[in-house]
Amino acid sequence: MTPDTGLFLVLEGPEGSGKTTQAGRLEDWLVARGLSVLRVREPGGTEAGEEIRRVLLHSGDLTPRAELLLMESARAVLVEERIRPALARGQVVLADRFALSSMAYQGIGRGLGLDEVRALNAFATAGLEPDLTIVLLVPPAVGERRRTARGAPDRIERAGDDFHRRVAEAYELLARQEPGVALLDGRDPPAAVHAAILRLLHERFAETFPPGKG
Ligand code: Z5A
Repeated sequence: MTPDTGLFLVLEGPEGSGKTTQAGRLEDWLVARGLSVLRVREPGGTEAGEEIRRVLLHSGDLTPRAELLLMESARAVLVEERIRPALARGQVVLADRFALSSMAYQGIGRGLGLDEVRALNAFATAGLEPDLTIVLLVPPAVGERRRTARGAPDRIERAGDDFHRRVAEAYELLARQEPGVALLDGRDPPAAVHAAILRLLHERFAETFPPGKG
């Protein structure tokens, strides 16, 4: 990380895996170290992206291809309007989901294929890739229990047990095969998951986050 390149970190995982909880803790930790943080979520994070999110999560039926193209549209706006400018200012960008979600949910979950999704991800992001993607893995039953405690399911959450099982398996596979992706156990208590995320940052970005300095 240099002042004019920033650092791009992504939290990923199935529903209820604790991404939002960990994004909050990590943002606080980064800010306490004097870093400037842009926190975003996908789909969303821009005016157009939040409109697209509403269609994706709350409209009636969508075909898998239409779902993927809407995810990619929201991503394209987010990258161009917010993420690239923030990285150019030297900020840490902390994203709750990014391109790996499309690979897990649309590529494998919906069966559209990883090569197709990879190509569309590259087009939507104009080749921007995270410095590190951290996958928090929980079994579907744990994710669903945590999600149910929060209220009525949205369109994608209602997609069925087989779909969510495929998504969880996809994350495990992708975390092992994709470069720049690390896998953590999201079943651990929040403080333990946070500590594991910090260990990863110390390991991968020792210059920016020297070990032994909190
Ligand atoms: N989607 C897609 O299909 N393709 C794409 O390309 C993209 C997205 C970008 C976005 O929904 C949906 O879009 C998502 C994938 C799809 N659909 N699904 N399913 P979202 O962003 O609104 O929802 P989500 O990403 O699935 O997040 P979530 O359900 O809100 O979960 P989370 O952020 O991972 O977890 P959380 O909010 O931090 O925690 C959930 C609850 O568990 C909460 O009560 C916490 O207090 C509790 N929690 C958190 N961590 C722990 C631990 N460690 N132990 C115990 N309890 C915990």
